[in-house]
Amino acid sequence: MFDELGNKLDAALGKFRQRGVLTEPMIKDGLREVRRVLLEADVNFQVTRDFLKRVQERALGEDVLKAVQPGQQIVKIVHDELASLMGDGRVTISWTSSPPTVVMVAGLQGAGKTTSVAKLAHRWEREGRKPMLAACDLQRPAAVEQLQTLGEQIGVPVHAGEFGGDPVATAKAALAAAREQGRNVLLVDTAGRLQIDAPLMDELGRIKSELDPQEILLVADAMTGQEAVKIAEGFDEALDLTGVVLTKMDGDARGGAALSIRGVTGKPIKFVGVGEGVDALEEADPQRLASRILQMGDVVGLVERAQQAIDVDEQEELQRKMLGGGSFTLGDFLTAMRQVQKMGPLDQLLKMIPGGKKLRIPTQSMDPKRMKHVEAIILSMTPQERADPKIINGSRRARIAKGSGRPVAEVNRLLKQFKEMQGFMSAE
Ligand SMILES: Nc1nc2c(ncn2[C@@H]2O[C@H](COP(=O)(O)OP(=O)(O)OP(=O)(O)O)[C@@H](O)[C@H]2O)c(=O)[nH]1
Ligand SMILES: [Mg+2]
Repeated sequence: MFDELGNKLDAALGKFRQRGVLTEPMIKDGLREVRRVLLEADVNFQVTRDFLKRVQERALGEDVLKAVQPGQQIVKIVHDELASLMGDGRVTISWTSSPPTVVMVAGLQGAGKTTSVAKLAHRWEREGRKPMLAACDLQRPAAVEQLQTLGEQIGVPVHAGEFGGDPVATAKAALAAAREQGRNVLLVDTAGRLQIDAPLMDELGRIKSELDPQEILLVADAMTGQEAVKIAEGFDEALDLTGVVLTKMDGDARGGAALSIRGVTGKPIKFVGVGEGVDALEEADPQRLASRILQMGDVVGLVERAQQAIDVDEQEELQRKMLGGGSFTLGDFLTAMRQVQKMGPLDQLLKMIPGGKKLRIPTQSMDPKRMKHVEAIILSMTPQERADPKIINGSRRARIAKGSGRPVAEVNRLLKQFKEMQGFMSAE
């Protein structure tokens, strides 16, 4: 997310950081560099200009020049202003007091609407709500099926229309079904087009007037850069959006969309999509996004991921064992490893740790393929062997190697590493 923009801004701001004393021309010079970086990242021209004006005013006005660490202070100003470009803090969903809360999505073809409604439903279901999905894209063959498959995967019911049928009638029927079945959130998936056109807007407008949704979220692809802003303006004019879901932020989006959408349309980014899986959705938090752009890490995001991925009971049990309250077995090791894996790819996690990108952790040691090998080796052991690896003699090693399809040397290495780990724990 924002790798290139982050690196370049880091370089531009690095000049400030290095200097003990800053003069006004130095500040102006440095900010020109920031401007170039933002424009290169496809941030809207007007947004960039206003942004720099604010940064410069503050930098020259707040006695930065007399500060002990003027460079750090400028970095902080840039951080704060970046955050306020994207919003004034977290904006949440407005839940209605007379359920179901209706959340409708709109957007161009392939933006990620269907995936995003499934992700949202999954998130809310885990928060204890009772979502229902409405399949109102009746124009693309297989669209209904796609949503049904996702619904099954996350265990959320889907109310679907017939291919070629009337999406407005389907939306209406879905709302009635949600009421009847006591579902308190209705998420409405809609059809997309290659570009904004009148029939699409008309259809969306009619669904809107039928359902009177609490939320109308534009799903926009971050990879489209500044173009996303134009799209947002078009949809906003027709539908009066309540917010935006910015998808594909895991790709190499340059940042233009994320930094310009709110500035131009005034509509907040509420969620960001960071992958194809149903878990790959985060609440957008301007402060945190700004920290990530400036590579200051995202500790809150990290904790949130851990909370979502980790089973609390499992975790407590592991902790007890690690602290010496029980014997930590290879089976526990496998559980711990799986928990870390569930949090996401290690290179993504490292970026969320302040300075993590600069840590030279050999990510190949957590390479999913290698993890799979370790898993295969442990699964080829008997429960007895997992509990007490000391009994694993030469012939057992050969059997485990054969069973897992890995060389004996690798089995040996794992056993050795595990023994060292156990040593650490008992030393605590
Ligand atoms: N990497 C990544 N891929 C995503 C994300 N969101 C959606 N996708 C992928 O983008 C493609 C299109 O997603 P859909 O949800 O089908 O898009 P849509 O807007 O419903 O498309 P139409 O129904 O054809 O208009 C799929 O391959 C998704 O897996 C994301 O946040 N990250
Ligand atoms: Mg779709």
